[in-house]
Formats: sequence, C-alpha cells, structure tokens
Amino acid sequence: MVMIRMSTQKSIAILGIVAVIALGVSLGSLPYALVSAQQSANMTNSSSTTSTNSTGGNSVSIVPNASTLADKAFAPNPLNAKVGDTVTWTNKDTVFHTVTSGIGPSDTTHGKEFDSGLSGPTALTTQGKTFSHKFMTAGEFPYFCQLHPTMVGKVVVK
Ligand SMILES: [Cu+2]
Repeated sequence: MVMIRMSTQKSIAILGIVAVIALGVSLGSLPYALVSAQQSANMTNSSSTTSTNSTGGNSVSIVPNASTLADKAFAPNPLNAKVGDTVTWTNKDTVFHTVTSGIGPSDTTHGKEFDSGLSGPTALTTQGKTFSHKFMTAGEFPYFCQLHPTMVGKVVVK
C-alpha cells in the first residue's frame, strides 16, 4: 500500500513536472507571440508615419479662407514633428496672416518661441510666402494668427 501510494505520489509529481514544463513552454511562447504582435503593430505604425511624412513633410498650409476656419485654418493641425525638425508654413490664402507662438494675443509670452511677424522678410503678407521655424525641444507648441486670433494651430514635437 505504501509502495503504491509512493508510486502514485511519484507519478503525480512527474505529472506535475510535465505540467509545469508544458505551462512553461506555452507561457514561454506567449510573450514571443505578444512581442511579435507588437512588432508588427509598430511596423504598421512606423510605416504609416513614414508615408505621412514623405507626403506631407513638415509643411503646414494656411488654407484658403483661413480667417473663418478657426482650428481648420492650418493644415495639418496638429502637425507632428521630431526634435530638430524645421517646420515650414506656406500662405495659400490670398490675405495676410501670421504664425505666432502662443495661445492668443492675451498670452503674455506670445511670439517668444516663433513669429512670422507683422512686417519684415518672414511676414506672410501674400499668397505663396513661407515662414520656417526649427524646433529644438520636445513639447506642444500652440500658435495663432495675430490678425485673426481665432485661427489656431499646434505643433507637437517628440
Ligand atoms: Cu490670419
């Protein structure tokens, strides 16, 4: 009886070990499955990001009739960029606009980060004029038009 019980315990122990090994194998393959799933998800993300960048670059348009379009005045909005990227805005409207950092005229630091200005060589006075700014730090950079402060946009730098 003792021997039988021993062997039963042994076989239970062996079964247990087999079960642990089987579990280990299945658990071991689970992380691999998750990692490969994440990798393929990342690859999908990065390829879609790449295609967005290759078509849009770091260019923002001030669209026609921008003064009436609020957060649709700038396209794309928000613009996603990387640290060190230069973003170029092109005035595709027929009237004078500005690209001025800050959330609006009441923002006491408006224009500190960047400002195409109300005069000077970078002023977006007419159709086709461009203004560029290089972003050296990560963060969210809201901007607006000084002439039509309802025009708002944002650059997100990562
Ligand atoms: Cu404007």
